[in-house]
Amino acid sequence: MSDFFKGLDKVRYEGPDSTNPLAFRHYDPDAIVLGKRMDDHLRFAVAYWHSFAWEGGDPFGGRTFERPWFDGGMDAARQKADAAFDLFTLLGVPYFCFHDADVRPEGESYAESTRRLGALADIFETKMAETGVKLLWGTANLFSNRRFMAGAATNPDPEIFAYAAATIKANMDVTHRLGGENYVLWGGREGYETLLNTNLGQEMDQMARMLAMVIDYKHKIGFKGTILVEPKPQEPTKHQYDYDVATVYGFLKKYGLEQEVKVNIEVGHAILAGHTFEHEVAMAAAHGILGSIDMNRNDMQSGWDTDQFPNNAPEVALAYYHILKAGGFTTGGTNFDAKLRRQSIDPEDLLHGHIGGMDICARGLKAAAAIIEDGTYERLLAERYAGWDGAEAQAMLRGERTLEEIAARVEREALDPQPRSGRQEYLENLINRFV
Ligand code: XUL
Ligand code: CO
Repeated sequence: MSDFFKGLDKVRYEGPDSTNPLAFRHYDPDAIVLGKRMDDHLRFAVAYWHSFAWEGGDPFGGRTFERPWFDGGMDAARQKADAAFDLFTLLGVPYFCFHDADVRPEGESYAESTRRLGALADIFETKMAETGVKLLWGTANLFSNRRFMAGAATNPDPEIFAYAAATIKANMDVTHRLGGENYVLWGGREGYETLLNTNLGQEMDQMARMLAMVIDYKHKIGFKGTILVEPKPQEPTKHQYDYDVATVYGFLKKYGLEQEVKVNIEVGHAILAGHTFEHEVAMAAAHGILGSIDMNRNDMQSGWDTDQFPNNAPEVALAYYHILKAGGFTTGGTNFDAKLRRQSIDPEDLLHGHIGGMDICARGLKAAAAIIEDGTYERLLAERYAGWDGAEAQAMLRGERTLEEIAARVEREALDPQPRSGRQEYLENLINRFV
């Protein structure tokens, strides 16, 4: 154990009655939920960027956190890796996620940056073997450096497109080498600030080309993980092309990439897009592109992507309900894309944030499983659509009836269908029994 988390012990499950703030009350990795271990359902990951690179700044003030690795070079990066793997071990999370920029200082050139990333990957390889912690996904930071201010894949300058392509290659190589289970593309600046200087159609063609090259390269190197696109409607740009799950699906369809790519859905991004998180999860499941989730929450008043740790069990429960109904995660998992508030400056706060988040997700998962085991909710939902089991309804759905034929039948049978209650309040009360 490095000095950073000195005095802190491995977090253990103590049950719902525990008053120990550094224990899990709901996350019991060994517990069996719907026939599967809880840790295998949830597949938790710690996000390197928020926990180890985030400095606690906001638009009105700079760094509040004091971390011994800030401002340092490669030695500091190693120190940061020590602390990171200590946190993963203290929490007992099976996975972590990172961007290149989180783990290594940027070099003077592409070649130097890539060499440094490789050196960090060497360190990660050793630490992963020692601790058993695995890589859920890797990704390239194509939004912080000023060269990407007008986008990466969607930049008007083809040489920036090329630099981004090279950076993605380097990150895919490292992700592959570390056995990463997914590779993520979040288009932080793949959008525009003003349409006045933007050729929207050209930029989307560029974005699709980059994604197609990513898929080709994945197959070329034999990367077995999933390529994930992470939707977000805006912030940092005014408008981002990967607006939400439905938009991403339409984009993938347009360019014929929908069999190769899934989505990484983030709670706060769903909220920014004007959706609930469970809406985005259910939409992805309906399109067959549900990949992974970035777990967090937004402050409902501020309207920003505040990336707070989740603490709303009902919201989380409904998301896990849809994940379970879709068959659960395969290569995906629950990545805490969540950061401490800027006054939470102690190392111990990193434990509190994650413990609370993991416990909320465990509660949500247990509630979702209870809804499924009880069966009432699913029975009511099925009953609502039961009319579609009838022969005539099936014929309409299969495309075996035309508008004229249907109109003729409605007239012939003097149809006068009566509305039925949607029973929203009843259903809300029913769900609340389990949450
Ligand atoms: C930004 C965000 C990113 C992605 C990875 O809002 O969510 O951290 O998850 O680039
Ligand atoms: Co995210």
